[in-house]
Amino acid sequence: MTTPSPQREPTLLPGCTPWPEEFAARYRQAGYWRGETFGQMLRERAQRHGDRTALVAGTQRWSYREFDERTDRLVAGFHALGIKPRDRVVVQLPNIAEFFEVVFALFRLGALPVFALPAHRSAEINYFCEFTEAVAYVIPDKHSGFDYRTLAEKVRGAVPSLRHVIVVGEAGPFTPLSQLYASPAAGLPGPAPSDVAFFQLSGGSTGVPKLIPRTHDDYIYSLRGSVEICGLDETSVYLCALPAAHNFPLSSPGVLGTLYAGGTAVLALHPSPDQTFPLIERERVTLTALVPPLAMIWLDAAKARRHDLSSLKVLQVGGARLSAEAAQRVRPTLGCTLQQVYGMAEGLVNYTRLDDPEELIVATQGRPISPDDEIRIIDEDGRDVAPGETGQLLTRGPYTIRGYYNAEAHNARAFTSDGFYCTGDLVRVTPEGYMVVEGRAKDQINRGGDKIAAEEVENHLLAHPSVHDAAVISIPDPFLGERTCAFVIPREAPPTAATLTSFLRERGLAAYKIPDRVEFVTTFPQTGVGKVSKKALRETLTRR
Ligand code: OOB
Repeated sequence: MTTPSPQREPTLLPGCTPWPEEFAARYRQAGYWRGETFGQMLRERAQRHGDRTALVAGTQRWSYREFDERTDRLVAGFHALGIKPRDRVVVQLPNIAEFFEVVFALFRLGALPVFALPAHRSAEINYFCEFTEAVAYVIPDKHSGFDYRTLAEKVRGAVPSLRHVIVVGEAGPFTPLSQLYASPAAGLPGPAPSDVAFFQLSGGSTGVPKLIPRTHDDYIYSLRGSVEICGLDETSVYLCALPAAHNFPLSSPGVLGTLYAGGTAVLALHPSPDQTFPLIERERVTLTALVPPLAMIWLDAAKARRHDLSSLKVLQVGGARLSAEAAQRVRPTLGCTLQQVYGMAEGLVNYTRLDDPEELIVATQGRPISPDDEIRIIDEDGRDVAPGETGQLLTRGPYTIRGYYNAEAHNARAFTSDGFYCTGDLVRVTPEGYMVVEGRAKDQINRGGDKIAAEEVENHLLAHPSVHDAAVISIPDPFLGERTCAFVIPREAPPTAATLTSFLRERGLAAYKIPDRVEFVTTFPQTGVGKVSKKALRETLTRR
């Protein structure tokens, strides 16, 4: 095993906005930022919990020791490939054990994973690779019937910075991950705790997705807070059923929080009851996280009582609004506590607490992790609303970013001059200090937890020669909460809805962003200042 690696001096990554020194000092003094890195965290857990099971995925079952050792060997392999500290590496892996050794190896090396989702296709991946000037891209061979190597061929052709495509499984023309395990290299200096550790993706409301730089210090603090709130310890068994790259199953408390606590993380390739219920029974899962549509599927499937789900103590639901009706069904159907989670990859995470009265658990989206999460609710003129009134939530705190990566112009709008992140969520705060998400001020569609920036889809539609103008809106949906509808003003030769949706697919847009419905119109209703009135467009649908 390598000796604990020396740390590099902290370095500011160009394009990132650090916390002002007075805040950083305060967060350190309060004991939030404790100067730990992910690489050290895994090493320390391996020393403390060596033989305990860290990860279960498919037929793989890694102890903490094995996980730590595999990670060290991969660090050496990545280093030998020429991957350096601060190099960006786009990681697009499903819920397989290799996901975590790859990202921990990059963490330890100080290279920066960019967390793509398995659903992303060439439009998104090309953009992430180009924008971050990624040197490597890590994929599975196939997953859910899709061959990621064909996607990688396209991306490699388009992005000159990309030197390596690393494949878990049959690599074809690329580098197999299995060949990268090398003898651990001693003395490679690791990153500093205040360094950026990786990039999360923003749900976004603009033409292109935004990247969220998170540091070791801030993310590990959010893990520690989440672990405490969710009562995790080394006996906890967390089931990761949502895509592991997403902030919710990754860190709220998710797989990383479970590893922080010395527990066991079980990865499911698909979140359906027929795959997850047998895992819950076999592994005696105690906690898991779902988005609302999946929670409803689970509640229906659990009624059949074909599996023993009695080990489950907490079902977390978040990412989108959960109806009070569905919330009320959790305890009677699953016999466990519901925990509502309202979070964002930019930082702030709110939880209902496990011992809260049922009324708060069912009807609110919880309260922040940290006493130093600052909350403001403002009206359209930027003034604080009266207590209990609904307005836009602004927040700043010890694990909420101060700016997106390389996005100066956008940051000027998305953050106030004193560093509050403008969430775009319409929220009210109850007398107990709990958030209730009432709606949204940002131009985004939340399709069952999958976030879609209207402008991004509109730009792709506008690229079609027969499209004169396009406006994408959300429509209410009993299952997904919201679905997308694209309003299109065609040119002389009008396309069909099917032509447009296959056009978007061919452009390599992720399937969840393809509009569920397309309506052709001749004009768009306008607001007083001459912008497209999406509110009026939505109303035309209810009249149809
Ligand atoms: C989570 O993170 P993101 O970055 O995919 O999306 C954040 C946005 C929020 O701004 C809000 O609009 C919406 O998703 N949202 C919710 C919600 N949780 C998230 N809206 C209503 N009710 C909820 N419970 O989605 C995320 C990150 C960490 C933990 C949990 C969720």
